[in-house]
Amino acid sequence: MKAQPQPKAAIADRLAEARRRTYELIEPLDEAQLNRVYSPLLSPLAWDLGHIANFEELWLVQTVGEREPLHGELGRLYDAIENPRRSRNELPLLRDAELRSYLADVRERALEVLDEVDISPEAEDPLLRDGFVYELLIAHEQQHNETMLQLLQMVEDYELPDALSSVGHHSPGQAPGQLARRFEYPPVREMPHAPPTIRLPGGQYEIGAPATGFAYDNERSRHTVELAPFEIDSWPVTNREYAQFVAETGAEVPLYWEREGDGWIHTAMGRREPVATDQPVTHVSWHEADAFARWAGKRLPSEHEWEAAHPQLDAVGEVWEWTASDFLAYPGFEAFPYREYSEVFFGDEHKVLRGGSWATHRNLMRPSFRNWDLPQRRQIFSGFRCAKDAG
Ligand code: AVJ
Ligand code: FE
Repeated sequence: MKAQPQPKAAIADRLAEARRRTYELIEPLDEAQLNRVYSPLLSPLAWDLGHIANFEELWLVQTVGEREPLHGELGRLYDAIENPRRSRNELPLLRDAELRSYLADVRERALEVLDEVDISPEAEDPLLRDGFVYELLIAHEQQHNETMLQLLQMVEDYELPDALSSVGHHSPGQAPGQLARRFEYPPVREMPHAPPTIRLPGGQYEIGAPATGFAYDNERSRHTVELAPFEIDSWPVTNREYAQFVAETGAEVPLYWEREGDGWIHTAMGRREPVATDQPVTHVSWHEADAFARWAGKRLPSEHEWEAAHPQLDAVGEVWEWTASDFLAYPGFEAFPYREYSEVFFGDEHKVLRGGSWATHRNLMRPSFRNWDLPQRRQIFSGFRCAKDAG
């Protein structure tokens, strides 16, 4: 069955919702905080803001609307590939009122263009067909909201907006797409008394996004993989389990953990709170996740195993989950709409993460979604679960 085309008003609402979230996140901050580099691994927030607007201008105004850019060559400052994160504060970035009017002016023009274009399933241009480029823009802003939340962990006394701290629980086995909440902080689940592992039979499994509906290029083509029988933990590794691993092996502790007495405290946003023992461990690197799994007599699941088991996994959407897999192209991959989204990252340098974290907009959570990062990275909301071969 073909999905109903989305009315333009619904797209405009979702663009507005993403923008409200962006502003909500930076609302408590002053200009100095917006422009400061807190870590060489993360952009100043002002860069994310200008980049969000510039990406929107590039695709929704210049490309789709065939308009000239508002500020000439400005786009070069906000090109993620050209400008490494650590030096983004050295660029003559837009600030204050100028930055805010750029965001607003681009949005105004983007909505003007939206009014003019054909986004029906019959549209000739694949960028416009089924509103693809609008889904791309909504997802892009939501993904940058998560990057901003990574940085906000480093901001002393930062208070998360209400919508992020007052959200309900979800029940075990509920698919992430069904969750009502957008963000959750801190993750509030108690570990349920679920069977600790799920066994999946060997056989053929369908992997990747279906041919219709919005997905990134790296999720296609949908294809069949052959999996040997395996077991996968129903629950991600918890802080308690991880602390035991640290105690026995001297492994590196997660980012934002500090020793206090004989326990651990969590220091994100300048707070000092005991580490919540039953919640999934977060801010660990792939190397640590892999070492933990081997220490536990297990291994990380492949991304295929994770996707095959997805409907049965618990606590999906608390933390991004490292997998054993390198970020590689699926058979039949075609870069769309630009090579720098996925293709330039393919290879054995980046590892795939699956699922989503409390900071991930629920719109982005689907079984085929592939996130990726370097194996040493810990500033992302990364945890993991373990798997093993089953005879
Ligand atoms: C998919 C999270 C790795 O942040 O580099 C944002 C998402 N791509 N703008 C990234 C993205 C372009 C991407 N990750
Ligand atoms: Fe981006």
